[in-house]
Amino acid sequence: MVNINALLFDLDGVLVSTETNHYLAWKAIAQELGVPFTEHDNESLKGISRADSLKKILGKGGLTISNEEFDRLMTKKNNYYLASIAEINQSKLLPGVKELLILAKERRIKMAVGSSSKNAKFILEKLNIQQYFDAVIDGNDVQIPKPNPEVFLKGASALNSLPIECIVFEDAQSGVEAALAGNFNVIGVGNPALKNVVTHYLNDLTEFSIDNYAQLIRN
Ligand code: B16
Ligand code: MG
Repeated sequence: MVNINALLFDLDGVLVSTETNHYLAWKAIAQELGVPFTEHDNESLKGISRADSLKKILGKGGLTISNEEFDRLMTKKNNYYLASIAEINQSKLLPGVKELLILAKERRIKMAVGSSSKNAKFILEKLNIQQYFDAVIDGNDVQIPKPNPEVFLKGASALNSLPIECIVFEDAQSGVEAALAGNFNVIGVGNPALKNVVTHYLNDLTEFSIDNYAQLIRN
């Protein structure tokens, strides 16, 4: 039996509740572009990079813009987003996160973050949980974003673990696809739509038991 020895966490939607902040920032940009944008539309942006998100919104509106305008809108979206999380603190950690990080650290289980966000390291510091992670791989560290497995492969490599020795926790379809493409064990978290695509699903991390984690994956 394979020994699970590492946990890889997505950030937005798994560790911290920031997806509404991303949604509202993109909604403001979509409004400026005159493109209708609902929470349902936002589902397909979860886990994907900032640039790919803007491309999707432009595609929905059938719009083509210059590179300069593209960069301006990316910056504007990020400024909206950063303003909305300026006061972020541990109250935005999702249920079960802090308890799991503490317990896993006590048990010396290796942990990393694998996020598409270029703000990941900043957010981890604001939340004061960066010290739990042996590695943080984010949108600044990859050539190809989720659903490509690069972010998780780099995370596993930084932990000296093989993908089959890791559990990836993900809330987004793109992230689940990335984990499966990299041959990781994956647990879907906090997004009922994932129940159709993952074998193991948790409403939140309070439902994850370290003592049963190997069995959870292998059964
Ligand atoms: P940024 P994750 C992803 O983070 C978010 O789910 C997604 O909504 C966001 O567009 C993406 O990061 C890029 O974020 O604009 O901050 O670089 O879920 O992979 O942790
Ligand atoms: Mg996510």
